[in-house]
Amino acid sequence: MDREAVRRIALSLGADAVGFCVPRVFHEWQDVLEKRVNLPFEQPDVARRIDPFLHFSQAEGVVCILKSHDLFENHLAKDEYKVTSSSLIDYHREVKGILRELQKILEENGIQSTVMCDTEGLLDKQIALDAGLGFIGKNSLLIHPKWGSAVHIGYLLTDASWEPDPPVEGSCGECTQCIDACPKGAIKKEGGLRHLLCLSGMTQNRKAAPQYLEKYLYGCDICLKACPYNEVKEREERFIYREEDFALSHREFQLQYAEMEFAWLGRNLLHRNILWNQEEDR
Ligand code: B12
Ligand code: SF4
Ligand code: SF4
Repeated sequence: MDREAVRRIALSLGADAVGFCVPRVFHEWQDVLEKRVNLPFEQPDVARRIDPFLHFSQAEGVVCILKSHDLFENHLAKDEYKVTSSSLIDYHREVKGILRELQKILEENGIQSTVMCDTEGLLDKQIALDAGLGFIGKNSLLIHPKWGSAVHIGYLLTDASWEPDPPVEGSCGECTQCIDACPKGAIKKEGGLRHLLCLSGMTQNRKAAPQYLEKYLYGCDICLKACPYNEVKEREERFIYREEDFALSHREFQLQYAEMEFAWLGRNLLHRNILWNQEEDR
């Protein structure tokens, strides 16, 4: 199948950008990952984080997509809290939905593939880098020249090969806006994330020490909103998680918030995050 035809189809299915690359083992990250203190939800098997062939042994090519999302400025009163802009829908379903449609079309053309997005643990940003979809910013996120860093990454590992897209030349230059904006000092001066300090991780980590979460119940997008590559819209935001929801059973809670990404945390962890925020508010 022609590469440009695949790109057009993926865009028509809802992808915002599409790139191609050749799968390879990311040997350069093995040491870093072996020494890394993982967050509880990270893929613990280093081999599965660096080796695409453990996910699809016939892999000869990668079709990588980006799906952009809006970023919102929030206006909160006392006792109102927020979730990160992107988590009002589940991006895994959105990105995997597009990829599954594409997978069907490739299959009709004799090409087998497997769908990947986030949870498998292979280094998504490295795949997107190789597929010419952006460069890595100081806050450690992939920045696409048009869509900025408010994007999610997903891809198909295919048994067909594709001519790779050229790398994107780009850099943060002298900018330090995300470093200055981060309330936890989680972004290093020279760039790179101290992931154990990042608020986004705290909100999802059952073992984190109690602390103020800057009114976030789930995730954090302060460094994305500070980035000149991104556009930020206005939104009035209300307390997204209502007091009466604490009375829901775990199953009722999951059903009520099924469409939203933050639902995977469950009501107990969200409740903990509310309490940590409330302590600072009082
Ligand atoms: C664990 C994880 C987290 C952890 C740790 C993040 C981290 N940087 O490691 C926490 C919970 C903190 C987190 C937070 C967020 N995450 Co997260 N996370 C992941 C996950 C599952 C693994 C990341 C990983 O393997 N890190 C390991 C270390 C080695 O990697 P790293 O520090 O990120 O370094 C990479 C790059 O920075 C780059 N790099 C580092 N140094 C250098 C130097 C040079 C010269 C170059 C070229 C590259 C480079 O290469 C490294 C390997 O790819 C990925 C999904 C996946 N399967 O990849 C999503 C992912 C990275 N997260 C994502 C998102 C959206 C977020 C949040 C915005 C969510 C939110 N709103 O709360 C925040 C952003 C925080 C931030 N500033 O990074 C997206 C990023 C999209 C993008 N534009 O890049 C991903 C790719 C999920 C997806 N498929 O869309 N996340
Ligand atoms: S997501 Fe929040 S805490 Fe994490 S690096 Fe960005 S601004 Fe800092
Ligand atoms: S805010 Fe500036 S330094 Fe940070 S990622 Fe964006 S361009 Fe790079």
